[in-house]
Amino acid sequence: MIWNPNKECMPREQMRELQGKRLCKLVQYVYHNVPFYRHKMQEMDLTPDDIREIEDITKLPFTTKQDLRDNYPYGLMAAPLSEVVRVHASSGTTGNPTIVGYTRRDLSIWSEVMSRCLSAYGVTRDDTFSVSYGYGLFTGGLGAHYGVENLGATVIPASTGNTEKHVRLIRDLHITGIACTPSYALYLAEVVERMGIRKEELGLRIGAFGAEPWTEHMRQEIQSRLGLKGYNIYGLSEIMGPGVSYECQEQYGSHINEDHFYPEIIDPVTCQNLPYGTQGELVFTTLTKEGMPLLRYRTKDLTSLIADPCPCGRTSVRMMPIMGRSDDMLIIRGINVFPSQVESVILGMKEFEPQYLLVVDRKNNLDTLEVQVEVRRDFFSDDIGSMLKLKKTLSDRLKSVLSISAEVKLVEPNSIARSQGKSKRVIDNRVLV
Ligand code: ADP
Ligand code: K
Ligand code: ZN
Repeated sequence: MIWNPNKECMPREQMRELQGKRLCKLVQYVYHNVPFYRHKMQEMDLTPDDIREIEDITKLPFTTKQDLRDNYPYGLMAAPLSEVVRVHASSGTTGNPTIVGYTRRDLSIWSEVMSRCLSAYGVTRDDTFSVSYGYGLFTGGLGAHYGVENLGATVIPASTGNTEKHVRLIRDLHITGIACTPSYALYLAEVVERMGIRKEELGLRIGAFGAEPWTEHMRQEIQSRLGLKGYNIYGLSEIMGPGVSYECQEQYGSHINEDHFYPEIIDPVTCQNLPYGTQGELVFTTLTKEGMPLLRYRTKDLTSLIADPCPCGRTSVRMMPIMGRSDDMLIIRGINVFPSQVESVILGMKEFEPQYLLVVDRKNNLDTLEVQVEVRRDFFSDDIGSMLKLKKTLSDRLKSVLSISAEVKLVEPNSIARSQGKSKRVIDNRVLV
């Protein structure tokens, strides 16, 4: 179950020491190979010799997505292109894609950390595992693919699309595990149901779900419809791709592969470090990357860290579920609203499908929020009275969770567009006015 006990269960003191050693090496490396970092450090009057232990990390400059864009495409690459063997790009959920490059050693570390994740979920060499993240520039497909192979399980590179064929493969090839976005898992469940196949006919037992935020309610929904156990996997292309952190059997936070990715939490406004347990912006330093190492990369993901020992035996710091990205957060009439809050309310009610859309607008100088949600077939009716009552219940619950009122629009089952990759749950029309 524990792929690399040596690293995953390393005593804290020893881990800090290892991280310190790797950080010193990294700073020397980027100082000499990336002009961007050399200049930043010179501006701050820093030399590599000022970094002696892991605690010194707070002296170093941050890196932002904007820095990556300004240095597009290869400006932050530390290794010469002759050493780079693969390039990926982030999916560009929030703007232009950013380019990342990997050396052969980077790829082998990526497979290693992915294997740690899969082992924690209970995947073994006897499993047949379908990778249904998109293959291509997106890191999800290939990242998970090589992790499965490295572990020794059988990989089925299904990718996304052609879901009916995929369902038949799951049944016929006795596929036991699947890696995909939570949105795709739901879509898959719908297709299975539509094809009249019972979940028991499929032998799925493990799901590795990530690449987008998802709630505990969403987990329950997917688990009961597909008959598997769903585990969180987190990652981002700038740092590596999937495999930066993973849930263990305890499912209380995700263990960070800390010997490779050093985590910090900062206040997104003051950039000051925050203590364990406090929510803020997650920041990562790649301790071992050769291709495109990053110092203190600001992920914009909001979460908190816990350092308590985990009953599973792993000693690594855990990150709590991402509550959203700082740029996902909607400010509606001055109130902060996260799509995940709406999701929790909707999935907490049996009358609704886990399919919703937030439409934000500005009318007469006032922000408006409309929440569209699909009513389940068994609850959908022509009786206006009962539909109005359902609408009222939902808007009351949303109001108490969000502290602002939202216009609820009930829609028929299957009317909101499904996603096979990362889902788009918000339409903000205000940016156009
Ligand atoms: P993009 O930023 O273009 O979406 P990536 O494909 O690299 O590029 O996506 C990384 C981002 O996806 C993370 O920063 C995070 O916001 C989100 N993400 C990935 N895994 C998870 C997860 N398990 N839970 C929540 N969010 C996740
Ligand atoms: K090359
Ligand atoms: Zn654990």
